[in-house]
Amino acid sequence: MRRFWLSRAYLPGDTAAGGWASEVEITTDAAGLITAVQPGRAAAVDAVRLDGPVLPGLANLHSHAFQRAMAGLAEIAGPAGDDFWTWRETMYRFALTLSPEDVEAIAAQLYAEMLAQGYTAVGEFHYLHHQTDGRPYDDRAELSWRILAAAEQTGMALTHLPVLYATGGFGKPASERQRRFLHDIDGYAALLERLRPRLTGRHRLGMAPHSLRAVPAEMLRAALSLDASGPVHIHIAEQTGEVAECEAFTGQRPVQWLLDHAAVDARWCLVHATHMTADETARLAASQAVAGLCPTTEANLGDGLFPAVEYLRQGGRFGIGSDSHISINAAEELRWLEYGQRLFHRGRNMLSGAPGAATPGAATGPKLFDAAAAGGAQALQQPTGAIAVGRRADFVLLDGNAAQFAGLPPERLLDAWIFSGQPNAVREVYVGGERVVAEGRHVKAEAIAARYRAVMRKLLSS
Ligand code: NGQ
Ligand code: ZN
Repeated sequence: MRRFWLSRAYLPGDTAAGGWASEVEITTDAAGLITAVQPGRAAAVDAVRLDGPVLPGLANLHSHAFQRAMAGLAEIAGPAGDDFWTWRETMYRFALTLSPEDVEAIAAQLYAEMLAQGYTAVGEFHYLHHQTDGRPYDDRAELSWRILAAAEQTGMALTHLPVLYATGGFGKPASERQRRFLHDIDGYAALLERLRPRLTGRHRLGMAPHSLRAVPAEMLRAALSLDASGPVHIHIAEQTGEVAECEAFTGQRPVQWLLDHAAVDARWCLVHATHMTADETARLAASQAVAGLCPTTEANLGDGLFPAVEYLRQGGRFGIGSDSHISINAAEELRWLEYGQRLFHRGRNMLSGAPGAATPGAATGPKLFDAAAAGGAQALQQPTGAIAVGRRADFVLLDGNAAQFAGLPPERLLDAWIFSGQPNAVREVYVGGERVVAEGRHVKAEAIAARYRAVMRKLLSS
């Protein structure tokens, strides 16, 4: 058993000061799970002290780790105009250059950065499986082990989502440059079975049919029969071109097709779901699935805007992800989720929680944070996102002395963190009660960054 003492902690439920409780004693078990939460206690001598505002860790529900190494390298205008599909060609070329060691070094750097921003669990949507010539590695799980190694080195909680990828578009064969991604159903089943025994402790195994354009209907059905309870993640309706192709091929829009052909429920995460009709929005909200929103990547790739006001009004669940890692900053994802809606609807406090827009007096920041924390934990099946009995001791200590929080009453703190955040106010981060970030940096940041720099020098010089 271990004991922690938090001078101020954000606890679930409607307590007096906007969810903020003082002098909170927390005990944990050997697995790092919380066994008791008791506000109003003096600090015991053996307690680990966290002085300052403490948030629960957030799940980052959508990551393609290797893309961290190309973030910022695709911002140069091409010869014929740029969009998602031209970015994807650049990304495919980049994916063909990476060795297993590169993948591990990049993922470790990424996870160290995520932890330093208060993300304590990641959903790794992993589709880089094979050698550069497309043949499986001798161990077909080689690149998954590299991701797991990065999670182990950094202390990140991993929900590993091996991706099933088979076609290059609706009814189209896969292309040569997608060769590292591809599986038939037997190869995919074998990969899951190989991984399952080692994704234990703070790690989870799920599955990820890449998208309706990459997985034909019969194959999707077969994949879903491989596991009845783990997380299922899929990219959906991110681009209007994808919606048009889906309609031409199936007669239905992607979200509509999926809701009609799969038992979409609380184990599902529909990543992006950007382009939905009012009917699709209502049905997705009612399904209890999580919409996996990645606002900075969706902006960077020019996807469009998710109908968040309508979706949340109907009780829809969401979480956030950093996807292509153009930004690794939870506050920024939440800020841009709200700002997209403000720009579109020409209003303010659009997601604070009630019909039309705001409940009088309701704060936008806590609403966004609570929803993303709950949705992310659900989508990854990770016990993070709340400081409560049964959850993991995933704590994010903010710098209570940061100028951005000066003089604020506790109930304004999350608004200030999300909307007025200057460079990272996160000071310390704990996963399962283990401190992985101190003084704003991952405890192994130096060694991890040195290895990452060497990989980048090699990649960018070849
Ligand atoms: C991905 N990116 O999986 O990285 C995709 C593009 C593809 C986004 N959906 C890859 N944002 O479509 O093959
Ligand atoms: Zn993605």
